[in-house]
Amino acid sequence: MREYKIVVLGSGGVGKSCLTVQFVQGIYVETYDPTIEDSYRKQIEIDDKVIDLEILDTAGVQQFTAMRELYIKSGKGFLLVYSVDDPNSLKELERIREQVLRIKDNSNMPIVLVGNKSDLVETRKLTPQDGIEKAANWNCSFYETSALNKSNVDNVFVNVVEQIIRREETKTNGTSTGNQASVPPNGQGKTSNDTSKSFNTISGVHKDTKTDSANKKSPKKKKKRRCTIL
Ligand SMILES: Nc1nc2c(ncn2[C@@H]2O[C@H](COP(=O)(O)OP(=O)(O)O)[C@@H](O)[C@H]2O)c(=O)[nH]1
Ligand SMILES: [Mg+2]
Repeated sequence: MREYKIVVLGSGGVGKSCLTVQFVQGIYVETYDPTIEDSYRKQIEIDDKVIDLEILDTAGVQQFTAMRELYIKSGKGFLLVYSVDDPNSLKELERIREQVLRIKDNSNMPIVLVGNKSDLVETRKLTPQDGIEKAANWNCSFYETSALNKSNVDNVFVNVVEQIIRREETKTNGTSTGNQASVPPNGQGKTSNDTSKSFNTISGVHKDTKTDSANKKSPKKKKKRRCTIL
């Protein structure tokens, strides 16, 4: 069985634990001890292959401890989470992302930028466009999520796993990975399912920044994936 480590990073209070618990257990925990750093296991099935995910929900990102460095070193994919009502939390991700790239010694990692708390209407300070533009700079995927409404929660985890698989497949095929799919210049996130997969159990608005134009650069046809959250 394949096993991947996913690391969830971001400032305190952005909803890392709520997103993780919502994905793993399907429940919304209103208050979660902010100091708890724990790992969770969850299986998903992609193309009839069961994948075992170990998800590390981090806490207190201020100091990168030796333990944290170890986790990041063994992490295959990263969710960088901010909250749409807190511009500082998006800013903070710049530093966090740099740390990840430094520790991994790789500028082309499977990363999903996650703008959480999309359900907040009154107190929202960042638009989807803010996330789309940041993801374009970083050449990574982007979703707005709500752990509260379970909107796009599965999608962020599935997307990062798909990035990992794609990377492994290109490695096996011996071709260059190149950069990750890019954001279109007009900044429009897609609102339909990603071209690479169909979800059995996933709903919600898809704000992946990947585009078909990015896919067109590759002469190879992308495989349709079937994915189930187990
Ligand atoms: N409105 C709203 N609040 C959320 C959402 N996700 C988390 N929260 C709240 O944000 C606070 C911090 O969440 P938590 O997951 O503990 O943040 P962490 O420090 O990043 O792990 C909690 O009080 C949650 O109830 C969300 O999607 N929408
Ligand atoms: Mg937490």
